[in-house]
Formats: sequence, structure tokens, C-alpha cells
Amino acid sequence: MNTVSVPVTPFAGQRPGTSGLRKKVTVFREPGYVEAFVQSLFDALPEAVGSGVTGQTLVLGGDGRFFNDCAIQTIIRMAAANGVANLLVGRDGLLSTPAMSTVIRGRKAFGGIILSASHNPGGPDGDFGIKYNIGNGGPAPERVTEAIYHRSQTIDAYRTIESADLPIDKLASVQIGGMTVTVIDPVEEYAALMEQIFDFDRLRTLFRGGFRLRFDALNAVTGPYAREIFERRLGAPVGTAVDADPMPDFGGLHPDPNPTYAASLISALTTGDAPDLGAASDGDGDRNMVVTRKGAVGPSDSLAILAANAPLIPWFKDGLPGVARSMPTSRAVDRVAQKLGIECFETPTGWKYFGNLLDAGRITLCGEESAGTSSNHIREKDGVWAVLFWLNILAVRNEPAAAIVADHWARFGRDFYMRHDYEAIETERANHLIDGLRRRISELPGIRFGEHEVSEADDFAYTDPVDGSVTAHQGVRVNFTNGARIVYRLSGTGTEGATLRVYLERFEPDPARHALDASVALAPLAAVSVALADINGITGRDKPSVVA
Ligand code: VG1
Ligand code: CO
Repeated sequence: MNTVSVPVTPFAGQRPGTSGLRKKVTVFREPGYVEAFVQSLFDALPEAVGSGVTGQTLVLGGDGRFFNDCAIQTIIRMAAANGVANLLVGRDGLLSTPAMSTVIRGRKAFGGIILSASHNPGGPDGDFGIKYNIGNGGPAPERVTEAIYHRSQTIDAYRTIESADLPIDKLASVQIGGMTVTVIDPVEEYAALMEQIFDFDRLRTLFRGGFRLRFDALNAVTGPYAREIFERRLGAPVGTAVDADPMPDFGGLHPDPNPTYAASLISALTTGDAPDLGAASDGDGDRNMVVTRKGAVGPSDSLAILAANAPLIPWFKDGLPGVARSMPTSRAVDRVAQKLGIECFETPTGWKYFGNLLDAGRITLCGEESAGTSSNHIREKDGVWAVLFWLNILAVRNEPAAAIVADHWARFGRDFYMRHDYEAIETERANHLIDGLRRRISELPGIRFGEHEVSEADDFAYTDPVDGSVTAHQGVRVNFTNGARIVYRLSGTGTEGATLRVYLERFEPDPARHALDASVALAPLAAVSVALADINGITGRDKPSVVA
């Protein structure tokens, strides 16, 4: 088989963001675009992680969205030309992000390439993405992603082989050039790991007793995992997993598990003869939403509730050494950590910042306000795992899910929480807004907005406690004397203009006020967030495009 070197000119902007390189499908389809990025990755690895892919085992798969099939074949050919010895490919090119992490770790692979734009919309006019995970199973740290970007700016050729597309619909091994391609079924490996973490006997008893779950895969990657685990292994009735066939266009759904895009799940749980628990996951299966009969559980609350109940799960029977949350995530989990007397870390947004803490054993549970939670069982966030965690808690406590939430607030207080996204605003205006805030940081303390007085403000910087690396400019935090907080940052996963994220939270110790709607409880703070940053004046927007 002929290895060829094909000339290519660098593409601007191949810099991975919060979670890999994410662009419009139309951009990824430009001739040579995928190739230039993947070759930059292969070229950057020897220096960035100490070894290249030659002679190594790599894992490859994606969430099955539009263009997944083309990109997979391109990367198979390039992997062969770049000397990869073994390439493990998910059947039909499918691999959820948590399954990728499971397979890399379980098989001690060198790394893996995930094709996904996660919760972003799919289709020919939608989004696509490529992300690299290192040997611990987690997203490549910034030092690696920056090296890839750096290389992409000077790349002049990529290596590939002349070979037809490979069938990847059957579990089999084929030789292509000097490389063995093995098509694997990751569901089995993932389900086996879940059996080590949770009490499957108890979960079977729960379902035998008539407990009803509705798991909505939103026509994305987790359907086969949910069917195997909930229906086959745990005995939940067939039909427990809905929208469970992965589709390239997600069947027209937007695979973002939040009350807006999973509205039918919310209504199934809050009207009529509702199931006992509802759940959904995103495009690549790493996010989760849990829904009780009283509505969706906020992701920051969910993290805190899992932390408080961790010893009920076999995996955590000895408790937790420490926990972590991303900076904009509410401080609900901090309260649990304080009560337990364990460490609690505040990291920049993005799962890659949890990797070192998990590897070092400083933490075993962590999460983000964007509906991601996971533990040290892998190095990615994990949607199906989070649902099993909730089910295991419910099986042990034998109380309705909504009662567990209310009880948590009664014990720890409630952190009212909301995120306002202003999507697709002009990049220049968004930068102007954030720069303006940064410049005013030292003047903010003491300024009053009605009942809210700023106590302190900063531009969040993080020093990794394990390797000492510093990540600066991660968002402007504004604290108020009454314990409220506003965070402003720009998204690193959008593909159109800029997205301004405004995170609002306020602590409420009084149980008499816990049942209040978060949007009502936070209305005054929301008004402050607009005035303080002059959102209306600078962006021209009079309201957020998404409220989560
Ligand atoms: C968003 C979320 C962040 C999450 C990231 C990837 O990033 O805020 O918490 O880790 O998406 O999630 P940003 O930079 O747009 O705010 V996923 O499910 O795309 O892998
Ligand atoms: Co995702």
C-alpha cells in the first residue's frame, strides 16, 4: 500500500477550545481541513507527550453526527500512514465520550480521537468537532492542545495511504498497510465497568418493584448503552430508553439535555401518570440531565447531592477524599465538602482541568454546571453513569427523587442558580464587554446596585495543584456582600461569533423559601448582571437567547 505525502496550506483558527476543535461542518468539509488538523496532532505529540503514535494503539470513534462517517475513513488512512500499529474503531464509527475514556484506560491505549461537537446541533449546516484524549483517558491538557495549534500554523503536508474506505459495521479485524484495524463494540466494556461501580442487584430489585425510568437519548449516541444497561442488564421494561437510535441528524432534535431542548421529557415527568425518574444525555453522552416529578434537578445541585450521598454507592463506600467543580458551577458542593471535612477544588471550565486531580487521587468526584458529572472511574464526564448514580441512591433511600432534592436543601441550604447565554454576538463586542469588566475589576468593590453591593471581583486564574501550571483569564467573578455571585465568561465551544455566558447564584439558608422558582429568586441579580456589564448597550441584546 502506497503512503503518500499530500501538500496542504495551514488553516487559520485550528485552535482547540474548551473541548477540542469545534467548527461548522462546512468548515470541516473544506478540502484538507481534517487532514491538516489531524497531521498537526500527530506531529505535535512526540514533543507534547514524549512519544508519537508510531507503533502505538489508538482508539477512534464519534457520536455519529453528520460527517462522522467521512472523517473516520480519512483518519483511518492517516493513522496507517503515520505508523499506528493498532487502531480500535467503534462499530459504525460510534463511541460515546465516556466509552472512549473507558476503552483507552481498559486497553491501555496510547490515546484516542473523538469526533463530536457534543451538545451542539448537527447536520450539514450544524457543527462538527475533533478532540484528542491522552493515555489516562482524559482530554488532552492545554499544553498539548496548544502544541497542536502551534503545529497547525506551519503544517505543509499530511501523510495518508491510497486505500478504499474500510467497512466498519462488523466486529472484525483487518490489516491496512502495517496497521491492524479492529472494530469493537464499546457497550460491553462500558457496561462491565458500570457493574463494578453500582449495586446492580439492588437496581434490579428496584425495577422489579415497578420503578419507572424514562431515559431520553435524544437520538444521539447513548441509546445502545441505555438499552443494554437499563433494559437488558437491569430488567427495566423495553421502551425505558426513548429516542434511542443514534441518527446523523439527531432526528431533528438538539442533543442538549436541558429543560429547553428536552422539553418533552420534562412534560412526561410533570404531567399525568409520570415515571419515577427522567433522564437525558447529550450528543456524545457525557452530559446528563435528571428530572424529578417536580422538574429538572440543576446540575450544580445534582453534583452536591451525589457528593452528599456517595457512600451509598459501592464504588464510594469509603467516602470521598475530595471533590472539584468548575469555577462557574454553584457552590452547593462546597457546602457538602465543608461538612464532610474534605478538599474542594475550583477549576477552570472544561473537563481537562480535572485530569491531574483525579490522577493524583486528590478528588474522586467532580462536575460542572453545564450538566457534566463524573468520577475517577474514567477521565471524562459521564451521562449514563450519573443516571445510574441517582438510581442507586433512590434504590437505597427509597424516597421520591424530588424529596431527596428538598431534603438536601433543608440540610445544606439552597444555592439558587441560573445561566444566561447571549449567543452569536459579534466577537468584537463580546471581547469589548469582557475587557471592560477586566479593566474595572479594582473599582467594583463597594459599588451598589439596589440591595446588592459588590464585595470583591477578580479575573479567575488557576494554578494546578499537581503540576503547577497556570491558566489565567478564565472569567470575571463578582461577589456581593449578601453572598450572591455573578460570573461572566465567553464560551469556548461555540462556532458562530461569540457566546457570552452569565452565571447567577445566590445562597438561601431559609427552607421556607426553597420552593421558590430560581428565575424569581434571581430576578434582581439578573437585572444587576445586565446593568453591571452594560450587556444591552454593548451587545444590543435585551434578553438572553438561552436560559439554563
Ligand atoms: C461548555 C461548558 C463546559 C463544558 C464544555 C464541553 O464550554 O460550559 O462546562 O465542559 O462545554 O462540554 P463553554 O466553553 O462553551 O462554556 V461537551 O458536553 O461539549 O463535551
Ligand atoms: Co458532550
